Amino acid sequence: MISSSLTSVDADAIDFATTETKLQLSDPSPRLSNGSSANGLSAQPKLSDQRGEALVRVLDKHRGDRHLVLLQDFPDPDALSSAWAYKLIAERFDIQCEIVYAGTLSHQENIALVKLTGLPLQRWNCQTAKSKDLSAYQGCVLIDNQGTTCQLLPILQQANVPVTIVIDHHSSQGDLQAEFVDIRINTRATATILTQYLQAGLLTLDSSVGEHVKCATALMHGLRSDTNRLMQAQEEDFLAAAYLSRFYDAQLLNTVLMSSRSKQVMDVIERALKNRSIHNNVCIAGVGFLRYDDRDAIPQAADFLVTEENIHTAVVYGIAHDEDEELELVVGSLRTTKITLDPDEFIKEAFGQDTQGRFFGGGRSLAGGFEIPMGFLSGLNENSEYAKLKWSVFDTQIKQKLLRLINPEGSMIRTN
Ligand SMILES: [Mn+2]
Repeated sequence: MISSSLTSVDADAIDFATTETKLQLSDPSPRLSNGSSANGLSAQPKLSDQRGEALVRVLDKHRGDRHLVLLQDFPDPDALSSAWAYKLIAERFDIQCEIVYAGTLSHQENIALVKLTGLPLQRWNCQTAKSKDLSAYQGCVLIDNQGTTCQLLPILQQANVPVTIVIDHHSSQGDLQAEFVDIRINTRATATILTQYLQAGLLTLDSSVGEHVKCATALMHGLRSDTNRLMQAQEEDFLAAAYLSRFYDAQLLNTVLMSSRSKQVMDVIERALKNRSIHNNVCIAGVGFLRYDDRDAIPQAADFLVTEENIHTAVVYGIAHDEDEELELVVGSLRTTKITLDPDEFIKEAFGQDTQGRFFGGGRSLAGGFEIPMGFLSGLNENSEYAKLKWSVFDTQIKQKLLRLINPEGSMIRTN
């Protein structure tokens, strides 16, 4: 059943939860890349043919290569699923990809996603990376990041592994040399970009192939999670989701979404609630120390705090402590529902750059994050007075930096 008129396929009619819609969209229709198709959807994915062709040219040139796909240290569903889709595309060009990340998979949904779909992913910490023979790789690929949130990139750069491809939707993080760059800051999800490449014919999904179904499910999850469950989705995201709906496994997605929060995450959310202060409709909460592995509790707390009445933006931060690597850093997340607030600009303005000129953080539409290494001040928290003092210094400084933007009038915090 293909709907024949444009009016019957308006935005309201596209409800991915209903089987009717799935049926409507599940009919095979001509390739969507040529701008029109038999099902009456005239507004097609905004992937220009040139982009798809340019990517094909670069992939063609690298036949037989081995590449590393680098994810941010704390990969989210958008990054995970997009990297997988990219890997499947690259395989068609005889390029072997390994997807790697250096940090932690800490959100319960991400762990469930990886386990339940068998998403091919390896954790390499910096030591692992340094112990590998990196000359085996002819290039690396950055998906859903530009290397600024990825500890592995500098190691690969030192080993002279070039960046071959960048596909991302975060604001530009400075100059990055690569053979192929596709950065679309107005696109809500990298999963949307990858889905458009699939639709353009770089890989034809087949619902009888288990791996394709699982990858489509992962992409649907990535797309939903970067668009606030499609509530901030734009036309191109809906079109991408409509395409994925032909292949994805709704039950599997539901299982991923049902994964429950750990007690540690609940505790961090509780601390965030208790410690929050509100200034000009912005909610700020420091949560103190937390385990590195529970780091994802911070964005989850920010997601929760931004739901309070009269709050348009929430910033939550804490000191994440990694006992294995004696690493300590301040990590923070910003969530906003205010369309006119640019999280990337806000975070860059609030926290500035390190001595090497790298920003402590950045963002995309409606969300952002930051990481401030604690260097010399790391560790020795067994002395609780010292730990308390350290937290209080960082807490005060972060608040001051945030309040300078939020409430320029009284931004200095009195310490007495
Ligand atoms: Mn993303």
